Amino acid sequence: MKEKSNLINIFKDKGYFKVENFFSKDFIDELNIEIQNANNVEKYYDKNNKLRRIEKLYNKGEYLNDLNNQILRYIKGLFKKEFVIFKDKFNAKPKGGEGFLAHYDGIFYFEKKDGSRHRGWHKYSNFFLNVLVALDSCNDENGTLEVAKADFLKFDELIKNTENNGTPFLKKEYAEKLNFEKVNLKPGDLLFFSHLCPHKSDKNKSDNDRRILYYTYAESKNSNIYLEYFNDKNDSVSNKGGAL
Ligand SMILES: O=C(O)CCC(=O)C(=O)O
Repeated sequence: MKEKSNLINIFKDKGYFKVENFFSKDFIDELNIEIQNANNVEKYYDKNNKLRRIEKLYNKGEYLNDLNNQILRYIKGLFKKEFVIFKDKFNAKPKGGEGFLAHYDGIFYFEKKDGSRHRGWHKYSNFFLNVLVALDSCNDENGTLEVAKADFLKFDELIKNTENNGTPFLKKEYAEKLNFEKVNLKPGDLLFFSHLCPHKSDKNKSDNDRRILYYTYAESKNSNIYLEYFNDKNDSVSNKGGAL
């Protein structure tokens, strides 16, 4: 495993790094069974009625809890920061499933019914770390994630690179200038990346699902922001970036 100080240097430079074999194959197998059977989660289906996404699942089972605790311990030790879970998604990307256009995470304005206007995720923290857990092999064929160097800029600068229409999608002409790296992963590998890394992915052209967990941790001591975000989303009149 790479030295921790080395990972931090890579993060400061590019905003992302991969750690191979973080979880064992057996652990991932158990996790997949647990995810399939999890109750009290929110499931979303695509237009062909195939499971596309599950939310609110990070604490819905023994292996899921263990995974979240292990990740939290690891990132707190590595970054020397306090983190809380902010968002949790299982993305299945089924056979033929659509990809994602280039975007930052959380860089959009949203308005609430009371008329107040907020700076996307920056309402809750200024530092977010995404952790992608590969549950299947993720490769070119099944639409693995493609990541570009982070834009370590302030919200007011970042928003100028986006469509600024309530989604976090990047302007086409900006996205075209970036160098995206396709990150191939094996089950149990993790990709850590800042929410300021532009990222995108292609359609799944394989015959199987491309399953990942995509969790976001916020630098914060306030674990209530997990629920606050969902409440704000329900109370929002303009948040179109919510699925991301
Ligand atoms: O699942 C993927 O391929 C990408 C997901 C993504 O970019 C996101 O949820 O922000």
